[in-house]
Amino acid sequence: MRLVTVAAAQLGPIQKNEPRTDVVRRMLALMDEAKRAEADLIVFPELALTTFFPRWYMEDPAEIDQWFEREMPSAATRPLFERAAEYGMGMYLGYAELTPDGRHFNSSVLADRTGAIVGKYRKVHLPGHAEFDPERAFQHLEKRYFEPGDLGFPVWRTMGGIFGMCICNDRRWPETYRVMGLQGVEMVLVGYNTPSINSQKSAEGPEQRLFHNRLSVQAGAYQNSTWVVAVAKAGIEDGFPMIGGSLIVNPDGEIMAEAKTEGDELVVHACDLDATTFGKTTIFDFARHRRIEHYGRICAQTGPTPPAL
Ligand code: CDT
Repeated sequence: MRLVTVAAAQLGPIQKNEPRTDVVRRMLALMDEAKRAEADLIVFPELALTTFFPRWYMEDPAEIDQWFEREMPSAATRPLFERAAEYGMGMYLGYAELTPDGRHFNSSVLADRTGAIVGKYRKVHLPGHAEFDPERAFQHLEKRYFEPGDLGFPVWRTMGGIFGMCICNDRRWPETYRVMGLQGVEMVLVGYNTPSINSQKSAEGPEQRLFHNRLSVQAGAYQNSTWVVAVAKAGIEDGFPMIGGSLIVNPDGEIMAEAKTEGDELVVHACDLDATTFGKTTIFDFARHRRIEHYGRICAQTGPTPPAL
């Protein structure tokens, strides 16, 4: 057995005027609880340090950049890394990244048990739109504020296993998991901010959104024989509701633990990374069963090309 006890640290809402120092205090409280639960790794959500600001339309670059981190760790976030090191606990942290040359990404970092950053991921599948859309019930302006990630889907050998990262909308795309699956990933970490209602289809509410969340994560786990730990920022933020439903899924695609609230909540499970071996050597033994001669379209085109009428 290679046990990694994971704490999915769901965060409740972060209001627009809540300073990062207050949020970090909440996160440190979850780390303390994770330590009491003997966690080896804590996973925070996407854009964990602020409100989900892409719901707001902004034009002023200075106003936009206030939501971004210019360094990681920074003075505000260093206590998280210090506490991780003190507790010997790895950490996934989602945040908005502003690079020294002025590029904007929706990013996450993975720190090992010494608090050292061992990996960085930049969100590839940016949902939403770039311009104000009056047709929507509310805005989702990720394509305005972020560039698509330029780092691909790497994995990292650390903490006794092979870990990968992705962010929110990435979890809905089978390519995300498969690219990591092809590198032998044993645990995928994903943070999310998912509105409870589809801004373009009001009939699609929280039950269906939670269903799609589970469906995507469970399928990704099963089809690649990997653990997946998916962690929400949840509840009513700036008047806009977001789903909770943080969950830990095993390599058979089964939910092992799931959040019950839409607030700050820790969901803990002891995950055996050796449980990934059976699927990886039988039904999803990629080397034996994949037929890449038929998959060319996946990398050759984006939109569909149906046959002519
Ligand atoms: N943050 C994020 O990626 N949210 C998306 C919402 C999609 S609707 C524009 C998600 O996939 O949950």
